[in-house]
Amino acid sequence: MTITQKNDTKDILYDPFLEALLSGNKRSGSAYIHKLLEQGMAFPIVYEQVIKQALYRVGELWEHNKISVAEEHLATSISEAIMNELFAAIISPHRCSKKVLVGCVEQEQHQVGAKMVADMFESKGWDSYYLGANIPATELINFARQLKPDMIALSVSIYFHMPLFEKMVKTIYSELTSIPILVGGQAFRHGGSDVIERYSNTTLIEDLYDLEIFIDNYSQT
Ligand code: B12
Repeated sequence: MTITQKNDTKDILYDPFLEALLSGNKRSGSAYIHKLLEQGMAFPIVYEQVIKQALYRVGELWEHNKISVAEEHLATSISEAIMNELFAAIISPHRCSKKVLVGCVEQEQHQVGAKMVADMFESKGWDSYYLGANIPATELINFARQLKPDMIALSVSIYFHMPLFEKMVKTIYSELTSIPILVGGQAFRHGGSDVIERYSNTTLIEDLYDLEIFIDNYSQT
């Protein structure tokens, strides 16, 4: 079992990756990420310290009008393309016959965090079914009825989506009874713990380091 330590990660530079994103250079971004993995860096660190930090920086630059909407879109699409390239390197050969359904709540367009969550589950031998952005609650329920996942993981980035998040959790809670629901995303920086407390099957997780610990503990139960 590998647990990636948060404090192992202090000095890792995301600048070369950010530069590649801002210049639209997918080749050099991809080469940088592959180099880090070949050098033995664990993939959660690459995701957390390089890809996530670079995208957070892209968000700040966009917020301060230093880059355009087009540049921000390009940075995200390059990051997603590179993450898709890594799948074969990340997936565990040891499968545990568990399934997780991963997606974003209705109207939520920020899907990169959810994709990272899906990849973390795959690295632990789970089959992840990643639905991406903006999943209507009824669609999620219908799909879950067919799939019968062991867990549902939901991402919320925008705080204003909290009512939609609660509606979704409520629907899952009543329609799929005791299925565990994992939640995360930047929306919870601004609140939402009251919603989590109202539904006993719901667990809030901040990042991939805590998710890794959660999955390892869950697998032992
Ligand atoms: C790319 C981007 C977009 C893209 C998203 C495209 C896509 N394919 O995902 C587009 C252009 C659609 C977009 C739109 C908007 N965006 Co935007 N966007 C971003 C940006 C730059 C990067 C997002 C990202 O991928 N981050 C990297 C991922 C890996 O980080 P993460 O989501 O936090 O995920 C991590 C954890 O939170 C956690 N996690 C996340 N989900 C889950 C789920 C579970 C189950 C678990 C366990 C963990 C977990 O694990 C991940 C790894 O640690 C951010 C900047 C930022 N700070 O993130 C702004 C940002 C999120 N956007 C912002 C805003 C304002 C918007 C818009 C409202 C802009 C507008 N006026 O239209 C819209 C809203 C659209 C909507 N309805 O959802 C603001 C939000 C501010 C706020 N306080 O709410 C930000 C912070 C930019 C800023 N600095 O102002 N955006």
